[in-house]
Amino acid sequence: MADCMQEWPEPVVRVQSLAESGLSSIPRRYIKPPSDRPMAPPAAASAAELVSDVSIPVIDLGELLAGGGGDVVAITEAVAAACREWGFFQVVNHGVRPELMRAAREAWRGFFRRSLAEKQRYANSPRTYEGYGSRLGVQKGAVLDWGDYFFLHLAPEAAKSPAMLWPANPGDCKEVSEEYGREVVRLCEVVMRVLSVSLGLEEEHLHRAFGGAACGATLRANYYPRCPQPDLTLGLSAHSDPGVLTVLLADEHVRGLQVRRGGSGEWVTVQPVRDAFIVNVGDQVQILSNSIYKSVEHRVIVNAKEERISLALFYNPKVDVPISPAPELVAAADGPALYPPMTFDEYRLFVRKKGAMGKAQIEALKGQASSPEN
Ligand SMILES: O=C(O)CCC(=O)C(=O)O
Repeated sequence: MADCMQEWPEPVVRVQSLAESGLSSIPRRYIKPPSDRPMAPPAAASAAELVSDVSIPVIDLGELLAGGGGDVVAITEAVAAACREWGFFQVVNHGVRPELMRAAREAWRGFFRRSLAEKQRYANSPRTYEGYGSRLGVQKGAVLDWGDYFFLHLAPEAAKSPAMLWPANPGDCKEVSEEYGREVVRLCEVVMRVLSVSLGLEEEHLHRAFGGAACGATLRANYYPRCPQPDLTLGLSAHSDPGVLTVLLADEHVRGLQVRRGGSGEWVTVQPVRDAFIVNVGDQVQILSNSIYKSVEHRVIVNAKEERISLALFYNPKVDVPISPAPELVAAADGPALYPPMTFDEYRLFVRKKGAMGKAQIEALKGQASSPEN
């Protein structure tokens, strides 16, 4: 296994350079099996122009952040309902300055606009994934996604990606991303407190269980170029996120994120609200809550007219803490614990090897718990 994680199994092709070469049909390795393809858009509309009349909830955190004077109970209930029904919600008045959000997005847009030769200096390997990448997973012959990305560790300090791995251009990319990371991590801590209370746990329960100040944060800047055959492929295949929470800053102009309604229903295209973040719970929340809250599959569609950019901040457990269902929740529901204890280091290896594979990892783990005490 160690060997297959050193190198990509095939030469890496940048999707951006493919798109910019002006090809009119996509290479076979990007063509998804029919069951995985996005639904054909109605005539004359690109996939990204589809608007659904159902949408994930939008939750205003303003009163909560203002210091408890407002209706904290109502906000907690709204978060609980969103987690049960969707596993996703948008937050507004979340405390992160809109200018900082825009600056972070523009810094990464600037990076993807640099020359291919410059971007190649940061080419990543599957050993850590840090840097400029164009695939997730190391399975030879896998069908690939229509997107490039840049991946970095932001926290904890000891795990932070070294300065040489950060883009030198735009000149403010590192500074802006670090400030952005600190602010979004603060927001994650707020959301975790709300989640704890919504589960009937003590406010700091989740934060402590996931490793406290040693929790991790990583950033993936996703870049989805224009695609001449968007109905045959995906920008990012269906997956749930392995960590605790994901906070996504979506493109302000171009839709692309789709969420599986109710965990197994139809794909719903998310319409981002201005200056909002899209938040979703990851597999570790499903494990710790003993499946009261479930991580939900999502994917990204691409389109022929416009490129798209998004920044995903993944808030993760401390890598070496065994995570298992909270005993209080197991007891309250009369057990059993559905998942055995597992560290995040062990858990994320699956994703690093296999790439985006729906909910395969957490489903495989389910049922391996040997006793209610697990
Ligand atoms: O680009 C998006 O909208 C979603 C990105 C995502 O799901 C991810 O980076 O895991």
